[in-house]
Amino acid sequence: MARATAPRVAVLVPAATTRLPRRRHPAARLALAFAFAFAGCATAPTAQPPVLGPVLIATWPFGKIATDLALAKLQAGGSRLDAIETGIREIERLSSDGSVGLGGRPNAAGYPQLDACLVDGPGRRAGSVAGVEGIVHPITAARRVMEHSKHVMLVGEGARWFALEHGVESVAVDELAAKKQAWLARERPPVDRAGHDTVTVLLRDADGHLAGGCSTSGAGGKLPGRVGDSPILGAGLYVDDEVGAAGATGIGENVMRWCATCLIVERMRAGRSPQEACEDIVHHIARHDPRGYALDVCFIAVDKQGRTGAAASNMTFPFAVTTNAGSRIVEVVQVTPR
Ligand code: SD4
Repeated sequence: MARATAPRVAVLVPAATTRLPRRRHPAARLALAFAFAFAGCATAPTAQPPVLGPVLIATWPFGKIATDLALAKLQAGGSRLDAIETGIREIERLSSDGSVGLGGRPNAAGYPQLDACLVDGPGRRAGSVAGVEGIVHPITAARRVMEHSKHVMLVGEGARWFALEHGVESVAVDELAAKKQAWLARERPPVDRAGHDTVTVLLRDADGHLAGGCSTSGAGGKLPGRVGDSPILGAGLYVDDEVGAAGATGIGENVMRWCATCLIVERMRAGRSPQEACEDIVHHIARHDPRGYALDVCFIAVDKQGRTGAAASNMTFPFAVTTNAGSRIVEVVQVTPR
């Protein structure tokens, strides 16, 4: 993607007046416009007041499916982790030709290897799986790692073995041809591809506690064994129960080299709003990275007061925000290079 040159400040604007990303197919643009129309677009004020009640923020318009389900789970008495797991499982279940779940983007060898991570703020409990094959719900596998092992992260064959031992739904992946067939043969409902990248969901609950989760098949065509930012704490996801939470989507290599979400949370600790903190880190990376702003990275954040923010390096980035007042798809344009 070309280096950003337009001197525009990252602002949250009504989607109706915002151009859609250039790379989308016309049908996808139409579908997204529909999503905006029915979701109720909103302009997030730059100086937001604290929000009472639960606040959820998720990457991309399809994140709204997850945040709506997560809120319903909370309202039904579910825990933070129940809420996030439920929301992300639905995105994994819907998995089509996007980049979450077994219908996600295959690696260079033709089959998907999935990454997922789940964190609960109180006690900083965390679980993650990386490069796991044939597991239908990697977010559940990540939760099992958190709750049923003394470890934080399992990868590859070990992650799959652990998930199977703990009853996580799976498909057979005995050999490479079978692996490819397994995901090709899997029944997948048609889902709009627009914006289908990592699903990352952040939650600030009514008691002020934080949690987050993410799931992805990672970059399409990646080398087998490649691990992206999503399952790495402080890279694709970071949660600090005293401060806030941040998540990422985009090219993982341009996120994980900078511990981007950890830095966003630390900026919020230093007094920056979630919006300012997300923008700060895009500028920070662009200042040091040879790619400048051509990073293809997007961030979301929520602080302990329930204020939300998002920023993208060089693309328009729509995301979902859900509270007791309803759900909105909000869109940020790329930050203006400083
Ligand atoms: C990765 N960050 O594995 C993920 C993929 C993604 O938009 O979010 N793409 O690099």
